Amino acid sequence: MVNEKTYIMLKPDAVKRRLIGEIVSRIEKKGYQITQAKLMTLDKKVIAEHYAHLLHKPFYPNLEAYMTSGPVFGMVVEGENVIAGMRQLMGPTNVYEALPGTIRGDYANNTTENIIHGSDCKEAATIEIKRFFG
Ligand code: DAT
Ligand code: MG
Repeated sequence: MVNEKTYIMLKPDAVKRRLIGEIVSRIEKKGYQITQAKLMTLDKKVIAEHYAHLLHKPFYPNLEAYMTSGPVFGMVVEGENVIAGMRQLMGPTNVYEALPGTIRGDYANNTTENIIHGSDCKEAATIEIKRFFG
């Protein structure tokens, strides 16, 4: 039993499409606990930090425009093995590989606008929780 924390972020289209409640409900039904949450509007600087591994990619300008297009809903989510568990619940990055039943599989049809972020490892979770919650 490893109790972990992860950083989950509902991206701007999730907020615009009024899907916060529905997605939060799926996370809670899985048995995870939301221990911090807030709406925030991100600037280009914090997006460049958060997606530093993608700055050189051809799709980065689209990703930056998308992530700064409206408020996001950031959360700290806690539970046993929650980092991997949330990645499984979210579905893969490539939205065409995200099966129905996953959050991306059910709500997204575009790989850039893929509705939800979740930390991919313990180190990233620690850094991202600090970045967005201080
Ligand atoms: P994830 O969000 O699954 O951790 P990532 O960290 O590799 O994936 O990428 C961050 C975001 O960048 C991803 O959620 C959507 C966008 N992205 C990644 N790869 C992409 C691609 N090949 N085409 C378009 N957007 C992409
Ligand atoms: Mg990632």
